[in-house]
Amino acid sequence: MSGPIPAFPAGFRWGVSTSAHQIEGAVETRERSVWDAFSDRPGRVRDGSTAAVACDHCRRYREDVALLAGLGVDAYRFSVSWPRVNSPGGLDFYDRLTDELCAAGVRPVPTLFHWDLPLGLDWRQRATADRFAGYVARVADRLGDRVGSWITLNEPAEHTLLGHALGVHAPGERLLFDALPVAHHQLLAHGLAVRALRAAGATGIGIANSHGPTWPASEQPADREAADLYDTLLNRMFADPLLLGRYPDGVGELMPGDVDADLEVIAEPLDFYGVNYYAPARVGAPDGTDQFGAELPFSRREIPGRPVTDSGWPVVPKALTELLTGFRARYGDRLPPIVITENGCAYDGLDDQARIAYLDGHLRALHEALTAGVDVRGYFVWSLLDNFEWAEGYAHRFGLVHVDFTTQRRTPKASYRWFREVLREQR
Ligand code: IFM
Repeated sequence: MSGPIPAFPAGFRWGVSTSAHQIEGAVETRERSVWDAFSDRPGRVRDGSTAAVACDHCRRYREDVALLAGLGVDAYRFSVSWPRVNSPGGLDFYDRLTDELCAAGVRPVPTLFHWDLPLGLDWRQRATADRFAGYVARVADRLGDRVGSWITLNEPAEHTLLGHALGVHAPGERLLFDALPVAHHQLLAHGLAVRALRAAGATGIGIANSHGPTWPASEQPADREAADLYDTLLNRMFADPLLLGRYPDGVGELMPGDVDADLEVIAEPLDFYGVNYYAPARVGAPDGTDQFGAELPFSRREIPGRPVTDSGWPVVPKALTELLTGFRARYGDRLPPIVITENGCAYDGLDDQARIAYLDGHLRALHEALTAGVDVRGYFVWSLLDNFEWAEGYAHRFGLVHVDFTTQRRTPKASYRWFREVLREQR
C-alpha cells in the first residue's frame, strides 16, 4: 500500500455483492433448491451446516441496507432466488428490498441466477433454459420500474464444473465431460433471459462470469497443453460464445442441439460484461494429486512466493491487470464495458488488515488496466456480509461486515471502514 488509491473516472460505480442462498435464510417461506438438498447430504458441506438461517437477511434486510448506505456504495448486487419467486409472496420480498435500496439511494443490481436452482429442475435439460426465461420475465415485470442494471447468471463455469462435472457443489453430479450440456443450456438461458429483459424494456444487461489468467506450470508442451485446455474450459468456453458468437475450437461439436441457432441467442448484445476475479491459476499436466479426486487432464499447481487467503487462493493483484488487458486484446470492439462484479478474499478477524491489503492491491491493478485503455465502469467487493460459503459452510469469511451466526449481530470490520474512506476520497 502506498498513498491513496488513484482516482477512478467520474461516474465509476462502486458496490458490494451478495447472493440469495448465501445470506437470506427463511427457507421455510420458499421452495427447496438443489443446494438445500445437497447440504442435507452428510459430508457435502465441510462443517455440516446449511443455509437454513444463514445471515437471516430476509428478516434483517433493513439493517443490511443501512449498512450499505453507511458504507456509501452506489450500488448493491444481490441475487433473486428462483425458488422464492416460485413461492407465494416470494416476489414481495424483492419488491420491499428494492424499495428500501432506492429509498437509501443505493441502486439495486439483481442477479437472476446464482446457483440455487429450484429442486426438480436440471440444467442437463434444455427446457430449463425456457423455464428460466419465463421466471426472468416475471421478475422484470415486477421490479423493472426501479432496476436499471440486471445480471442474468452468476459464474456458469463454476456451476458447471464444481456442481455437475466434479460433484463438489450442488447438485453433486460427477459427470466430468458429460457436463458440457449444462454449460450450453445455461448460456442459452442467458441469451433467452437477455431477450426477455429487452422485451420488458431493460437497457442495462450483463452477466457475471468468473475469469482469471491461466499460467502454464512450465514451457514443456504437456504443461502448455494442459493449461490451454484449462483456459478453454474455465475462461473461453464461457466468454467466446457471448462475445464472439462461437465456441472455442473443438467445443461446439460436443454441445447438444442446434448449436449454431443457439449461438445466435447466446450472443445477444450486452450493455456490460461482468467479471468476477479472485486469482490466477497455474496449471500443468496431470500429476496425480488433484484435489477433486477425479482423473482430470490437468492439475492446478501452487504459485510460488505468493501469500494465500483462508481459502488457499493465491493473492496476485497484477493478474487482474493482465486479465483485463488480455480480454481487451482478445475481444476488441466486441467487448462491452466491463464491470468487476466480484472481487474479494476470505480472512478471519475484525481487524482484517490482510483484506485491506488485498482490496488495495486489486484496486491499483484495476486502475492500471483503465490506464492501459480497458473500459471498466464499476467495481463490486465480494461480499457485504460473512455468509454461507457453499461447500465450505461458514468457515471462510468474505465479509466487510462480520456476522455472529449465533446472535446474528453485524459488526463492521476494519475493511468496511477502509472501503468507506476509499469511496469518500473517490468523490
Ligand atoms: O461465495 C462465492 C460466490 O457465491 C461466487 N463467487 C465466488 C465467491 C467466493 O467463493
